[in-house]
Amino acid sequence: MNPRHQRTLVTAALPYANGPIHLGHLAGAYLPADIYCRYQRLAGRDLVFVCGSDEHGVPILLKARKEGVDPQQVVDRYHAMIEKAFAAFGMSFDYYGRTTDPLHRETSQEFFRTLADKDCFVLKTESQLYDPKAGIFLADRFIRGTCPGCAYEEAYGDQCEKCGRSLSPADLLRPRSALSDAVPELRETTHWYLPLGRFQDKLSAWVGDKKDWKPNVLGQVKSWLADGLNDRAVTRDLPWGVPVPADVARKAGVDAEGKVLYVWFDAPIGYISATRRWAEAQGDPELWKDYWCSEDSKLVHFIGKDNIVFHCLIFPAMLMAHGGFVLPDNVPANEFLNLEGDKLSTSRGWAVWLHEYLEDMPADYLRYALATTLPEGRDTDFSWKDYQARVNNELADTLGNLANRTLTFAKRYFEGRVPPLENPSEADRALLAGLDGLPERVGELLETYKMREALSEIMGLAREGNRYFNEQKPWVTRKEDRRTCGNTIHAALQLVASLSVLLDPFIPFSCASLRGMLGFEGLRNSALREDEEARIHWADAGRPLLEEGAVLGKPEILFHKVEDSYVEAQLKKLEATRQDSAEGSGENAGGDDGEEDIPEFAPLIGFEDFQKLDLRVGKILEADRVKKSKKLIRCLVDLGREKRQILAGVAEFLDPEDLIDQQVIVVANLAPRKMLGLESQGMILMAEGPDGRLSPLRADAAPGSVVR
Ligand code: B3M
Ligand code: ZN
Repeated sequence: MNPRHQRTLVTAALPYANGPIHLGHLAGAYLPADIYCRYQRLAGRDLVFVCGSDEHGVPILLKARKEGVDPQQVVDRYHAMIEKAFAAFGMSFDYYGRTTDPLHRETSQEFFRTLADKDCFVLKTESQLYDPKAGIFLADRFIRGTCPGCAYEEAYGDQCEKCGRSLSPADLLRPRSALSDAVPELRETTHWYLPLGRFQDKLSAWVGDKKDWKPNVLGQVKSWLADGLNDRAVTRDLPWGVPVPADVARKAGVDAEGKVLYVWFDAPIGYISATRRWAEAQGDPELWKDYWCSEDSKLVHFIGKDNIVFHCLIFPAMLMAHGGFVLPDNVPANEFLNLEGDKLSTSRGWAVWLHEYLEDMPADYLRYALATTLPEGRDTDFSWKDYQARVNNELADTLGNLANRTLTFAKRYFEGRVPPLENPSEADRALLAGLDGLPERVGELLETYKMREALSEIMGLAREGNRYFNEQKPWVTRKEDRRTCGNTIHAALQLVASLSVLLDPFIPFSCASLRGMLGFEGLRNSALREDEEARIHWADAGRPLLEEGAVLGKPEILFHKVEDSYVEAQLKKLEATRQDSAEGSGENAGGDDGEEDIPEFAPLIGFEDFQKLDLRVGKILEADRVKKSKKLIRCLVDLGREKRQILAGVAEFLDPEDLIDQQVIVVANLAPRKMLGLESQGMILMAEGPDGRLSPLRADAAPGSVVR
């Protein structure tokens, strides 16, 4: 830790309050942030950890419309759900806020006002399509109409999916709103833009100094900088969000009516407003400034990789423009976590939801399994089989076993007390010497955001403990040489006690129970700041923590094995969503960030891999909805040589009539799969738009033609 830093402020990305938390969120930002904060508190650092719900943005508005409720009801529901699941998972936030909090509104308006007063914005007036029925301006993809090129009636405002022509909304014949079917009107509208180009040099210089940032983060940031930064609109015409302050609008000669701050303008300010709320709760409303406005404070943002540009360039530019704030010291963004080999997708239901997981299983099992596979440098995969193996082999058989056999032995043969260490052997000394320097080594890894490596270093010690126990054979020495036996148990107990400190940031619930079994008290609480009475700190784990003769608690099983039946049930559950939901429920539709929504390219494959696919042109002869399924349409497809039944998960976006007579591209050699009792004998290739909508790829060639 840089001695310049007296205080640390840690933030974790504010989750959108329009859906529950899943494993991808946890692995991306929340778990690493919590591990980091718990470690820092154990080490005695002055740290504040804030987060909160991001309650604005178009997707929330659309979800509310779809449900016919007020957006506030949507965010109230998910905010409560997310907050509860986070608490049960052990997230040790000092404050968990929300962006519909009036203090947040005030804070963001004040921020906006300051930037306006300092002339940091430019105003631009443009004509945009407006939906008079829904009362909102429409993003291009919410406009549909007839393509001027091919007369396709379902073309989007940015592209015709039939002929591929790229369009602008004004090109469409008979345009209509995808939200209400109303005919959109062209209206002039004025917005505030942050001219990021003005900050280009300052940002480049600042990022250039960041030698300790992760390569995946620096890579993205530098490529944005190399492309040159453009003006970014920071206001929107929407009925949901933080209103543009009326006084600012008046000064600018703009009608503020219906204008709000862009969600990505107010959301990061949510970190500031949450810290203000925390300060109020401490009885010192100005205290937040010690963390935000003082050069000796270290600001760290934990996020997933899709949020890098906002945290590494745009928010820092906002902070620079405002003045008086510290800039992030580091933004240790993680890559993505896949699930069972596939990209996580909330719209496709390909996810494991935290609140559901916690109904059956302890938080620590998941914290542990995820911590071993955090996507720190590249995308990683979570699988239930791996989860089971981690819990059974590492938590139960290694850590749990060491703790249990040691404690049971002490209870049975040493009256439940810590036996003395008398004339320790070479092996006893070597084991205890293994603790020496370990807190510093692990601390250094955690300090530099290498959580996985830190965990594996600590678990190495637990494995060492078991090896030692086996070699020392206390069950033999117990009868022949009580002193030696006592030494073995003493050393093993000390090791377990140190493990209960070092593993605390990762599996806090289990470590607390373990300390109960050890009768070990006086450790700082990793979830609370300023736990001054507690004497024992992180660094103390490097020396024996238990007193000779101290009374031990009652040994209990720390970890239960995960049964095969549980793993099978989880896999089945996932498979069921894969079948039924094949495609988007559209719940995240309409994300308002255009380019950020385009997925990255997959790793390169060889030509041989490509050749394995047998792609053919097929003609859809029949199409009808599958009963009891919201998503599936059954198609009968002519592939020239034969006709196939193929199920397509597009019922939410397309009507069967949209498909009949269409010539499409089919994967003809995909092994048949059953969905809802029907066999699907191939797959129709679809393009997935940024809003999760699917549309078939059309091909103008005879059925059976080979596509290459
Ligand atoms: N809610 C985006 C996300 O969940 C956004 C993060 C805001 S952090 C200020 O990916
Ligand atoms: Zn067209």
